Amino acid sequence: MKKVAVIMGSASDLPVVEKAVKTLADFGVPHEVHIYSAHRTPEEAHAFSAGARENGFGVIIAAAGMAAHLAGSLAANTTLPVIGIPMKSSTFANGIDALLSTVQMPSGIPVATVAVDGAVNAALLAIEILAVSDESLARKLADRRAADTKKVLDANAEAESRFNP
Ligand code: RP5
Repeated sequence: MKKVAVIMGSASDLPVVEKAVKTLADFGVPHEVHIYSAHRTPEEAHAFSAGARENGFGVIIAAAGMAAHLAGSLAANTTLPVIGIPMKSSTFANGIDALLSTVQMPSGIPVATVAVDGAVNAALLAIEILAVSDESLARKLADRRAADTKKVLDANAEAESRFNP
């Protein structure tokens, strides 16, 4: 199976990004975690994405806040799918700064952007991409959907019995 790369711009992103790492681990998807900054370690970020395909990766997840150039700069150096997680790292605008920086890519260099701090969905989207050609992974995704559905239905049953006697 291809690996998923989880890259973040700062160690301060880890508490949120760890949810993506846990989701990948729960699905048994091989992954690597790196801290590379588009601004503070641009050579390392470039080298990673330029070599990612030949190094066995299938998808790159990139989390960054504030000016949030990481996902776009990684995408500029690879044709692997890149999923951006805009991080709510600054007190300015609750992450809308990073959301706009991540989502507003120029034509030709796509970045699939999830919600602000949307680490779990970033991992699930990466798994969905790998599951296009992996039936066993697709079955695990279907099981996860069914479990999520059951959680909501159980919560609904409890709320209905409490509030609609
Ligand atoms: C971004 O700036 C990082 O991804 C992080 O979200 C934000 C703040 O970084 P630190 O100042 O905490 O290192 O590049």
